[in-house]
Amino acid sequence: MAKRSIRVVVIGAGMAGILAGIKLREAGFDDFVIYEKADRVGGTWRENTYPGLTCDTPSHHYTYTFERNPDWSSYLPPGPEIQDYFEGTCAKYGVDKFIRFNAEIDSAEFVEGRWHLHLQSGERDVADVVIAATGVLHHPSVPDIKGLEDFRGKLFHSSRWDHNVPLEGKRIGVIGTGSTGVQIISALAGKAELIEHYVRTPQWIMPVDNTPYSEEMRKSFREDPAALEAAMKTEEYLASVNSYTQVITRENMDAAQFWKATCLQNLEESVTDPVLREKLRPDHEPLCKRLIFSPDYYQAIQHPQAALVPEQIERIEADGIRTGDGQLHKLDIIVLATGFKADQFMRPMQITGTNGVTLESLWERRPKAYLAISMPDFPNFYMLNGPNGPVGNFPLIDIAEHQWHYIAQMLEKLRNGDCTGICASAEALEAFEERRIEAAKKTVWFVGGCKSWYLDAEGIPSSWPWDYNRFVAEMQQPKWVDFDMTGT
Ligand code: N01
Repeated sequence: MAKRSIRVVVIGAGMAGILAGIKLREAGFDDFVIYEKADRVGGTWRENTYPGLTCDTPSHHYTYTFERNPDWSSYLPPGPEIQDYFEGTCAKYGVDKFIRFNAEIDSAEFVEGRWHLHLQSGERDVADVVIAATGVLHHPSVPDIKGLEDFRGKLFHSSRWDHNVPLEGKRIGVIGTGSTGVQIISALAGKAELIEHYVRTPQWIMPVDNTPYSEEMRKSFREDPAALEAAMKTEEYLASVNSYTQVITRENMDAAQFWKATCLQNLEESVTDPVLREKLRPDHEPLCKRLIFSPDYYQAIQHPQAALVPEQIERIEADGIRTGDGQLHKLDIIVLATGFKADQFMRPMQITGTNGVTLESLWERRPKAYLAISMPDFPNFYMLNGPNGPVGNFPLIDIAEHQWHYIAQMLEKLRNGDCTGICASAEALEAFEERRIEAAKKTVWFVGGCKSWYLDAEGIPSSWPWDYNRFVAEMQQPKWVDFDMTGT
């Protein structure tokens, strides 16, 4: 039977949007466009260019399963290498010609069975299906610190690094102790006159061996893909992934001992000054916040041109940062490594589905979607890495591939003419939310009482609250009874 011709719009040409492009082509969809607001692909890897940028998951796991990269320079390669990987993969799979750059979408409305999209340029497009691949962490979170605007030096967010500002001979303050702040300190200690790390909450630091891969190793990975897969999935790696998940879901709190003991040993053995060691000692359970993996943070913070500032920030003044003990720390540059607003997703796009339902009304309390993918009243609108989707520390690239496998089955139904509209039913979403929130309240992120970007405005963890295997199983096939289908 002849297949229906379906027009698909993908929003965003980052890791997930490129994946959508590759998979659409592979499945024979040729009427699609990827709208990208910037002038290059890459998403996170295009926007973040701070010194020390790297992935915080192992590089070989941070690739598409169908496009491994035997040539990563190390376990945690520098950000520009990852950007090159995405640009190269995009070109190799012929996706670039489907991308419209500098094309930001303002709104999308479902009218008479199709999505009508308005671009900032004034242009319009009409599509049968919209795939939002807009990313999770891309709206900078600017802290509510008094006097931010009074600073006379240079101040910028880590994801808006100003490369015109020279660092040599400067006094730099970095606020924030997430992966980003830790990576920046590691990169800049000794490269500036002074780098101060403002640490409100000390983090557990998991040591990681980032020795560069030798040419010999890379050659063996190139010549033998099975050797690469085997190197990725060593028993040790699989066991640690399993144990990590068990701690998050609190199925086996004995497993927490491994993480605590390893991080504790890292702290005790790496930091020689007992006073500094105590200042760096976290008071929460490991994994209660996203765990930081770093090969060299403790070495960096002990550099003679680096300093830890554990005192709370009172305010920012013209010349620097005033801490709670009354001291003014004179600075030339302040970097806000203060994370992202993790509840934005496609926003500020205005999205209106059937019956006049808007995204803002559906998400009034919190962002939600059935299995992170589909929403009632938004037929044929699907998300990659949508709300409550991230699974533990698992790379989002793997999560997106599984989600695509699921979405592709809906696209097939539409293309086969089985129906013209598919979205999760309101009942299915509410039942899913109930189960999800109940499980989320049992995770270490909730029970541990930590503050982190994993929590929504009401303090409910907004990540996948079950284990990875359950996620993979759920992504195998849609349960069609959970969906409203129109035009059958
Ligand atoms: O942000 P974060 P991030 N005064 O939200 C502090 C991913 N990532 O950009 O803990 C003082 O983790 C805040 O303090 P506290 C990765 O998934 C990926 O580092 O709330 N401090 C915290 O220390 C990661 O988890 C890669 O007490 C203030 C920090 O800012 C996620 O991005 C690389 C403050 C924010 O930490 C986010 O990491 C790096 C204030 N007023 C990161 N307000 C790649 O793979 C906030 N803080 C590319």
